[in-house]
Amino acid sequence: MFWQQDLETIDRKRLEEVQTGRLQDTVQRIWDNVPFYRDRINSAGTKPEDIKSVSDIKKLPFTSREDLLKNYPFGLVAVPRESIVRVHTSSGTTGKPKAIFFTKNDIDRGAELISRCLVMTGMRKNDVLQNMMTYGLFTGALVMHYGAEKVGVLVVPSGPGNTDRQIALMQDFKTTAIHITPSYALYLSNVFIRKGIDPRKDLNLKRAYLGAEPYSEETRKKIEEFFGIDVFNSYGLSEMNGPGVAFECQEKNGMHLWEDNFLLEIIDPATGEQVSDGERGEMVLTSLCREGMPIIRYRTRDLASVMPGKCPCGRTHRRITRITGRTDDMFIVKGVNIFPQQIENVLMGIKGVAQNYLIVLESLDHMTVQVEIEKELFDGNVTHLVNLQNAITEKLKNEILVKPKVELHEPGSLPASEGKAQRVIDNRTL
Ligand code: DLL
Repeated sequence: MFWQQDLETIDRKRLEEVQTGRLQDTVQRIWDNVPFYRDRINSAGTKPEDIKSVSDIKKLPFTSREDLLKNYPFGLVAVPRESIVRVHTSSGTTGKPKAIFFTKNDIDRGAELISRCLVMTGMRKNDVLQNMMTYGLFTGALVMHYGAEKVGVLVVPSGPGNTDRQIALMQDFKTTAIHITPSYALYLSNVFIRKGIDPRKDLNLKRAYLGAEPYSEETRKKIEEFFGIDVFNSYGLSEMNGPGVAFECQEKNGMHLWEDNFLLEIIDPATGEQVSDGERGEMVLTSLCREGMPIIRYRTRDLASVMPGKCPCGRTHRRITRITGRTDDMFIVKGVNIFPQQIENVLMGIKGVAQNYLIVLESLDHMTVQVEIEKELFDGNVTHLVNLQNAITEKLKNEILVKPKVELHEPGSLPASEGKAQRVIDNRTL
């Protein structure tokens, strides 16, 4: 079932016409109303009338995270102050927050996109969504909340934390879906194990929407198996509304990026040149419909690729792969570039490894990977523990080419997070 079938299955040629019109309109509006953009576009030797098709996007300058910070708080706002009805900020896992402003129409459009996503995954009016993302400046909870209400779903605005209450709410209201970060979902499963709750028998859950931070396919499988549900990947960023930018359909094979609202480019982060479909690079997004604070060619720093081919679900909006890292979460040990995601991929594929892990950077040459392993293994034979530790070390070394120190920890002993997880602790003094 579709929420907006005509738009979701739009013919690609027609989509391009829509995108062109919206891009032209966006560029004209920021040219007229945002001095920062007028100067930038002018310095690139471009005028609004030079944008004749989507491929002319290349004539426009990039917008970086630093540009948003420099223009904090109101510098990129493109409408009179009275038209702004809401502000969100990025959650600031990578530094100072960025402020994003919404008009009433922006909020409505953001909600429509979420409605598309939810209906696409099978949500209907009689579903109950427990929204365990943080309510507040973070877009995660509120944007989802408005979209779910539009569908007619009963929303339980629980926010994260207070696990006992979460469980009671799930039981009392017969929650069928949860919106949650992967790290909190993993934490929750530990608590369920401790309390002897079997979500397959004791709850009514059917699906979960996981996003706001990277996680691996193995983590998805773990959560699906433990809860007995379908997990759908959800991608978004505050700069482009928050959640609802790209979302998996029931094929669970890549996320449809809503291209009538966002123009997608994947570039080589070093050269800025676009790469072809199937090739991994940095996602660059242009908002096509936003009134309050349009952003063009935003360097997301998120690494992904476009999945070639048509999706059997019938939607024509292209799919992106799971985010496989960021251009800025990479760290270097012994001169080798390493992404935390590579470590998670290895760990979650090893039998006996439990939910949580932490990477500690000790020096330029040394790192420790702290891994929680299943409780029974601690109660068993020491030789098994040593073998597991050696196997983890070996597999990590094969993947990242550097031999880390591996420490095994009991489940629930490493710091857990209700919001976005902090996976890397940097203790290096350079
Ligand atoms: O995290 C919006 C969101 C909320 C998305 C809830 C999905 C669900 P920000 O706080 O601005 O917004 O952080 C955006 O989080 O650039 C990615 O690096 C990362 N991210 C978001 N979703 C995913 C995902 C929200 N599914 C930044 N996989 C983005 C990997 C993700 N990374």
